[in-house]
Amino acid sequence: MPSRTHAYPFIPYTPDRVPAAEGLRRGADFHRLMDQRRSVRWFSPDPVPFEAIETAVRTANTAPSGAHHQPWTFVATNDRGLKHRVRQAAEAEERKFYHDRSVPQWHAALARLETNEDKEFLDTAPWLVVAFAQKSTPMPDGSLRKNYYVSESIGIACGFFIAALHTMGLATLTHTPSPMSFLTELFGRPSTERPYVLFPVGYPAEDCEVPDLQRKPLSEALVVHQGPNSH
Ligand code: IYR
Repeated sequence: MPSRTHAYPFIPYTPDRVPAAEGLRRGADFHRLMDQRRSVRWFSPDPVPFEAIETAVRTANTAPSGAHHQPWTFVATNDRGLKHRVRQAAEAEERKFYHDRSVPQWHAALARLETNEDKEFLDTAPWLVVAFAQKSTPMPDGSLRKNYYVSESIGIACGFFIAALHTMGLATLTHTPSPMSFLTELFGRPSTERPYVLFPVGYPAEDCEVPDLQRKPLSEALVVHQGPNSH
């Protein structure tokens, strides 16, 4: 038993050590799986069981967060009427964006994605899931708890959510119609929350296509400062 003393409850955390070679195999397998993930804009209308959404949010909910405040709420709907109202509101915002002549650089950066103001996927995808960030959290005693590193925390949780969907063969898109405060009203969320990302979730359509993009090489993603005494 360790001899540390604690003011709060602590429990042992001693997961089985993974032998290095086995760890590398698992890491390579996970990378191969994640490398097959693509953001999808054409969804199959085939239903997705609610349990898959639950599993993905359970996984998101394991993310590390500032002060372990877990400053997120994931709101899911498969209601056709609600999805359509989301689509209409999102398209109204997107029309403004795509006709805004003051952001030519932004439009140029998006050209190869061939995105436009038509957001049919918001009707077609069987589920829409909105991640709401909790700037603060109302507590049972009526007080308001301030949260820390909210964007970082919910960003990590959304990463886990996307990875979990991908392991289930499901596709999504990190859609951020801007501004997207209409989601707060449409989903009846409190003013302590702001919409962070809108995720359509479903299987890719049979004729789904994605832009032919490459990931940047590791040499641009990783810089090493190798120590003299390292292995
Ligand atoms: N929100 C718009 C535009 C858009 C912006 C970025 I940055 C993208 O990576 C993709 C699209 C839209 O959803 O069409």
